[in-house]
Amino acid sequence: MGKIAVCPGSFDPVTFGHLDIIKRGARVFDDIKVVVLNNQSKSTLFSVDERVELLKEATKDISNVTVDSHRGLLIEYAKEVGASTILRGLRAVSDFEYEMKIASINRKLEDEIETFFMMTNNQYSFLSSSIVKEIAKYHAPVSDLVPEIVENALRQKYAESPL
Ligand code: COD
Repeated sequence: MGKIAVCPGSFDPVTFGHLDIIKRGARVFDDIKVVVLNNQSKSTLFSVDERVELLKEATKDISNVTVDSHRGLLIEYAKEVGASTILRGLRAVSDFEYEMKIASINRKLEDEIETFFMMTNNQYSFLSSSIVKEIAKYHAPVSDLVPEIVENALRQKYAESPL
Protein backbone atom coordinates (compact mmCIF):
# COMPACT_ATOMS: atom_id res chain seq x y z
CA MET A 1 0.00 0.00 0.00
CA GLY A 2 1.29 3.47 -0.88
CA LYS A 3 1.44 6.55 1.28
CA ILE A 4 -2.04 7.82 2.08
CA ALA A 5 -2.63 11.40 3.22
CA VAL A 6 -5.89 12.75 4.54
CA CYS A 7 -6.74 16.31 3.57
CA PRO A 8 -9.41 17.46 6.04
CA GLY A 9 -11.48 20.61 6.14
CA SER A 10 -14.85 22.27 6.17
CA PHE A 11 -14.68 23.13 2.45
CA ASP A 12 -17.70 25.44 2.70
CA PRO A 13 -17.22 25.72 -0.27
CA VAL A 14 -14.03 24.45 -1.92
CA THR A 15 -11.81 27.25 -3.32
CA PHE A 16 -8.78 27.44 -5.63
CA GLY A 17 -6.70 27.69 -2.41
CA HIS A 18 -7.91 24.25 -1.27
CA LEU A 19 -7.47 22.81 -4.76
CA ASP A 20 -3.91 24.08 -4.96
CA ILE A 21 -3.02 22.19 -1.77
CA ILE A 22 -4.87 19.05 -2.95
CA LYS A 23 -3.16 19.08 -6.39
CA ARG A 24 0.31 19.62 -4.97
CA GLY A 25 -0.34 16.99 -2.30
CA ALA A 26 -1.36 14.54 -5.02
CA ARG A 27 2.15 14.85 -6.47
CA VAL A 28 3.78 14.06 -3.12
CA PHE A 29 1.54 11.26 -1.79
CA ASP A 30 0.22 8.15 -3.53
CA ASP A 31 -3.33 8.73 -2.38
CA ILE A 32 -5.09 11.83 -1.13
CA LYS A 33 -8.33 11.34 0.74
CA VAL A 34 -10.12 14.65 0.98
CA VAL A 35 -12.56 14.53 3.88
CA VAL A 36 -15.34 16.94 4.76
CA LEU A 37 -15.59 16.97 8.53
CA ASN A 38 -19.13 17.21 9.79
CA ASN A 39 -18.49 19.71 12.54
CA GLN A 40 -21.85 20.47 14.05
CA SER A 41 -20.70 23.43 16.11
CA LYS A 42 -19.96 25.34 12.90
CA SER A 43 -22.93 26.58 10.87
CA THR A 44 -22.30 26.13 7.17
CA LEU A 45 -23.83 27.45 3.96
CA PHE A 46 -23.60 24.11 2.13
CA SER A 47 -24.69 20.73 3.51
CA VAL A 48 -22.08 17.99 3.89
CA ASP A 49 -23.44 16.23 0.78
CA GLU A 50 -23.31 19.42 -1.27
CA ARG A 51 -19.72 20.09 -0.17
CA VAL A 52 -18.70 16.52 -1.05
CA GLU A 53 -20.36 16.77 -4.49
CA LEU A 54 -18.61 20.08 -5.29
CA LEU A 55 -15.26 18.65 -4.21
CA LYS A 56 -15.79 15.50 -6.29
CA GLU A 57 -16.56 17.54 -9.36
CA ALA A 58 -13.62 19.90 -8.77
CA THR A 59 -11.11 17.05 -8.32
CA LYS A 60 -12.47 14.59 -10.89
CA ASP A 61 -9.41 14.93 -13.16
CA ILE A 62 -6.89 14.04 -10.44
CA SER A 63 -6.74 10.25 -10.45
CA ASN A 64 -5.30 9.69 -6.95
CA VAL A 65 -7.79 11.92 -5.12
CA THR A 66 -11.02 10.66 -3.54
CA VAL A 67 -13.60 12.58 -1.51
CA ASP A 68 -15.48 11.46 1.55
CA SER A 69 -17.16 12.84 4.67
CA HIS A 70 -16.83 11.94 8.32
CA ARG A 71 -18.68 12.73 11.52
CA GLY A 72 -16.43 12.76 14.56
CA LEU A 73 -12.72 12.90 15.16
CA LEU A 74 -10.38 13.39 12.24
CA ILE A 75 -7.83 11.02 13.70
CA GLU A 76 -10.39 8.20 13.80
CA TYR A 77 -11.05 8.70 10.11
CA ALA A 78 -7.32 8.78 9.34
CA LYS A 79 -6.84 5.47 11.18
CA GLU A 80 -9.88 3.91 9.46
CA VAL A 81 -8.50 4.62 5.98
CA GLY A 82 -4.91 3.67 6.85
CA ALA A 83 -3.46 7.16 6.42
CA SER A 84 -0.01 7.99 7.79
CA THR A 85 -0.32 11.74 7.25
CA ILE A 86 -2.68 14.66 7.70
CA LEU A 87 -2.12 17.32 5.05
CA ARG A 88 -2.95 20.96 5.85
CA GLY A 89 -2.34 24.25 4.09
CA LEU A 90 -0.83 27.34 5.70
CA ARG A 91 -1.71 30.79 4.48
CA ALA A 92 -0.17 33.19 6.94
CA VAL A 93 1.14 33.52 10.47
CA SER A 94 -2.48 33.91 11.53
CA ASP A 95 -3.14 30.26 10.57
CA PHE A 96 -0.18 29.01 12.55
CA GLU A 97 -1.55 29.10 16.08
CA TYR A 98 -4.77 27.31 15.15
CA GLU A 99 -2.94 24.72 13.06
CA MET A 100 -0.39 24.06 15.77
CA LYS A 101 -3.20 23.45 18.24
CA ILE A 102 -4.97 20.95 15.97
CA ALA A 103 -1.71 19.21 15.09
CA SER A 104 -0.74 18.89 18.76
CA ILE A 105 -4.12 17.48 19.76
CA ASN A 106 -4.06 15.00 16.90
CA ARG A 107 -0.55 13.95 17.81
CA LYS A 108 -1.63 13.41 21.40
CA LEU A 109 -4.49 11.24 20.17
CA GLU A 110 -2.30 9.23 17.78
CA ASP A 111 1.42 9.79 17.60
CA GLU A 112 1.97 7.56 14.56
CA ILE A 113 0.13 10.01 12.30
CA GLU A 114 2.11 13.08 11.23
CA THR A 115 0.71 16.45 10.17
CA PHE A 116 2.30 17.92 7.03
CA PHE A 117 1.99 21.60 6.14
CA MET A 118 2.21 23.08 2.71
CA MET A 119 2.65 26.79 2.18
CA THR A 120 -0.04 28.43 0.14
CA ASN A 121 0.65 29.58 -3.36
CA ASN A 122 1.19 33.38 -2.96
CA GLN A 123 -1.62 34.02 -5.35
CA TYR A 124 -4.08 32.46 -2.86
CA SER A 125 -2.67 33.69 0.43
CA PHE A 126 -5.72 35.88 1.10
CA LEU A 127 -8.27 33.31 -0.06
CA SER A 128 -10.73 31.57 2.26
CA SER A 129 -14.22 30.11 1.96
CA SER A 130 -15.51 32.95 4.19
CA ILE A 131 -14.16 35.61 1.83
CA VAL A 132 -15.71 33.86 -1.16
CA LYS A 133 -19.10 33.72 0.60
CA GLU A 134 -18.86 37.37 1.58
CA ILE A 135 -18.24 38.41 -2.04
CA ALA A 136 -20.85 36.06 -3.54
CA LYS A 137 -23.48 37.26 -1.06
CA TYR A 138 -23.32 40.66 -2.70
CA HIS A 139 -23.59 39.06 -6.14
CA ALA A 140 -20.07 40.07 -7.19
CA PRO A 141 -18.08 37.64 -9.40
CA VAL A 142 -15.92 34.99 -7.73
CA SER A 143 -14.68 33.29 -10.91
CA ASP A 144 -11.01 33.96 -10.03
CA LEU A 145 -11.44 32.31 -6.64
CA VAL A 146 -13.49 29.13 -7.17
CA PRO A 147 -14.30 26.67 -9.99
CA GLU A 148 -17.32 27.46 -12.16
CA ILE A 149 -19.52 24.78 -10.57
CA VAL A 150 -18.90 26.36 -7.16
CA GLU A 151 -19.65 29.81 -8.49
CA ASN A 152 -22.96 28.52 -9.88
CA ALA A 153 -23.80 26.77 -6.61
CA LEU A 154 -23.12 29.99 -4.70
CA ARG A 155 -25.30 31.99 -7.08
CA GLN A 156 -28.11 29.52 -6.55
CA LYS A 157 -27.76 29.60 -2.75
CA TYR A 158 -27.86 33.36 -2.56
CA ALA A 159 -30.72 33.55 -5.06
CA GLU A 160 -32.73 31.24 -2.77
CA SER A 161 -32.07 33.50 0.19
CA PRO A 162 -31.59 37.08 -1.01
CA LEU A 163 -30.19 39.66 1.42
N1 COD B 1 -4.16 28.43 0.68
C1 COD B 1 -3.66 27.31 1.28
N2 COD B 1 -4.36 26.51 2.10
C2 COD B 1 -5.64 26.83 2.30
C3 COD B 1 -6.26 27.96 1.73
C4 COD B 1 -5.45 28.79 0.88
N3 COD B 1 -5.96 29.89 0.31
N4 COD B 1 -7.54 28.03 2.17
C5 COD B 1 -7.70 26.98 2.98
N5 COD B 1 -6.57 26.26 3.08
C6 COD B 1 -6.31 25.04 3.84
C7 COD B 1 -6.51 25.26 5.34
O1 COD B 1 -5.36 25.77 5.94
C8 COD B 1 -6.78 23.82 5.76
O2 COD B 1 -5.58 23.11 5.87
C9 COD B 1 -7.59 23.23 4.58
O3 COD B 1 -7.26 24.07 3.48
C10 COD B 1 -9.09 23.22 4.84
O4 COD B 1 -9.53 24.52 5.21
P1 COD B 1 -11.01 24.78 5.80
O5 COD B 1 -11.06 26.20 6.25
O6 COD B 1 -12.02 24.32 4.81
O7 COD B 1 -11.11 23.77 7.00
P2 COD B 1 -11.03 24.01 8.59
O8 COD B 1 -9.74 24.65 8.96
O9 COD B 1 -12.29 24.65 9.03
O10 COD B 1 -11.02 22.47 9.11
C11 COD B 1 -10.93 22.18 10.48
C12 COD B 1 -11.18 20.71 10.75
C13 COD B 1 -12.56 20.30 10.24
C14 COD B 1 -10.14 19.86 10.05
C15 COD B 1 -11.08 20.54 12.29
O11 COD B 1 -12.05 21.34 12.89
C16 COD B 1 -11.24 19.09 12.71
O12 COD B 1 -10.31 18.33 12.63
N6 COD B 1 -12.47 18.70 13.12
C17 COD B 1 -12.82 17.33 13.46
C18 COD B 1 -12.89 17.09 14.95
C19 COD B 1 -11.53 16.72 15.50
O13 COD B 1 -10.89 15.77 15.07
N7 COD B 1 -11.07 17.47 16.48
C20 COD B 1 -9.79 17.26 17.09
C21 COD B 1 -8.74 18.15 16.49
S1 COD B 1 -9.09 19.84 16.84
